[in-house]
Amino acid sequence: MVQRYSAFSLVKNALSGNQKWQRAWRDPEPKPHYDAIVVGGGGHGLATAYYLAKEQGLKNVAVLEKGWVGGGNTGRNTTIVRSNYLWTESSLLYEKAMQLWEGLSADINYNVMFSQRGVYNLGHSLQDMRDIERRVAANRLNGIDAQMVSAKTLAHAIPGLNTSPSARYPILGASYQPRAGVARHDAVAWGFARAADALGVDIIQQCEVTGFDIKSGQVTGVQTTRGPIASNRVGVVTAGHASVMAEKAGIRLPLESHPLQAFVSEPLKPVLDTVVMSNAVHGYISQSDKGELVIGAGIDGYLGYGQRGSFSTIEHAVQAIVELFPQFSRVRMLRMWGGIVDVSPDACPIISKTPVNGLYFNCGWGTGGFKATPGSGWVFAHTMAHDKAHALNEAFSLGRFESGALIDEHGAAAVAH
Ligand code: FAD
Ligand code: PYC
Repeated sequence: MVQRYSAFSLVKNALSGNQKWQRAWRDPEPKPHYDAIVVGGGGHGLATAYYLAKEQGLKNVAVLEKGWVGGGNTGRNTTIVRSNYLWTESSLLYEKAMQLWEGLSADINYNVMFSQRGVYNLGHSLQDMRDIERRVAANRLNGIDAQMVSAKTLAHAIPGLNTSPSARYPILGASYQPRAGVARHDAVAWGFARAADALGVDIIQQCEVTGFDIKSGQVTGVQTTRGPIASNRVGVVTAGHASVMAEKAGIRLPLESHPLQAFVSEPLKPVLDTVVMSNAVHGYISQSDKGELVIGAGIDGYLGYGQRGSFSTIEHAVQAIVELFPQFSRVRMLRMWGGIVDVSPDACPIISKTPVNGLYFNCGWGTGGFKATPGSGWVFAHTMAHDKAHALNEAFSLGRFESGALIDEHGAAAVAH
């Protein structure tokens, strides 16, 4: 049952120290058996469980999370949502996600603060502009709202942006997606968790999956820090630890795990009402609703599982932002953090069946999976329920690494890998 609060009950709860505040979702003990288990309580895992229950009619479902809901990359990303990818396979997948974003707050009855404030991808050289034009043309053929924008239009639309022709990397133009924007990442995790729980999904935190039970090529359950749990349908959605999990099932995934960092400034009055990304100088920036400038860069070049990165990457990102917005040079930075991203050879996800019957993996989103959260959950729920890819994720199976049918999205990923 979804709880609604009036202004009066909000005040009453606050004055009583929130003693009677209802939990947003239950805290159940694991059952011995589920019809489907989702490993990983990030946005993608929670969305998968929600759509399994809502669209695929599976109600006896558990999400097993080793830490807390949204404590992985879901709560660490810079929240950019867009669907302007180059190839038809990926743009249709991300566009499905975009359409779900547009109705998400109403669908899950939770305000995910999806703000369609537009995203600009800047071009600083003739080659950048050719690549951008090609991507905009491809997007338009797929019905995506991409546009070319001149430097003059940028100067008008983003007053603080340094569009001087004498800049070290002069801005020649940009692509623009008006329907793109940002969302509140924690709210996405909490909203999906609450909505899935309301449909009967058990969300079990502090429950690490340590191994898989496999008999005659069929998954029969998982081993966890809270005991064994049986199921012949298991979906693994563990982002930075996907290859670690796959190894436990005897599967080798073509993924590398890297740190990816971000940081925020002290809060400022509203100064930037859109999202600006630049591949050439390696930085991107938006302003959160709290007023902080949200800034990030490319991945740290080395492999690792530490949720922190090196100072040189931060320094590089600061240089990039000051190059684009010289007036931010005097803004003080508040805090920085890192996540672990699982990068595939073609900068595209793996949403796939595996050689083990009933065991599915959804991973490899690298630096760009937040934007896909609802779409990823939607197609993965279909794949798990039907033991067959949906048309939208067929091209993203493990088979592409054998057939060679890669979908190279390094350019559109827009964050240097
Ligand atoms: P996660 O949220 O990481 O969830 C995986 C969960 O699995 C974790 O909670 C983890 O604790 C759990 N887990 C792991 N192992 C186990 C186990 N053995 N048992 C149980 N649970 C386990 N994407 C964008 O689209 N736009 C952006 O602006 C953007 N910015 C980013 C900025 C940074 C700094 C980072 C790090 C990433 C960014 N991304 C962005 C990428 C995006 O965050 C990820 O692709 C996306 O959040 C992945 O979601 P997820 O639910 O798969 O992963
Ligand atoms: O995929 O748009 C993106 C992105 C921005 C920052 C990190 N990833």
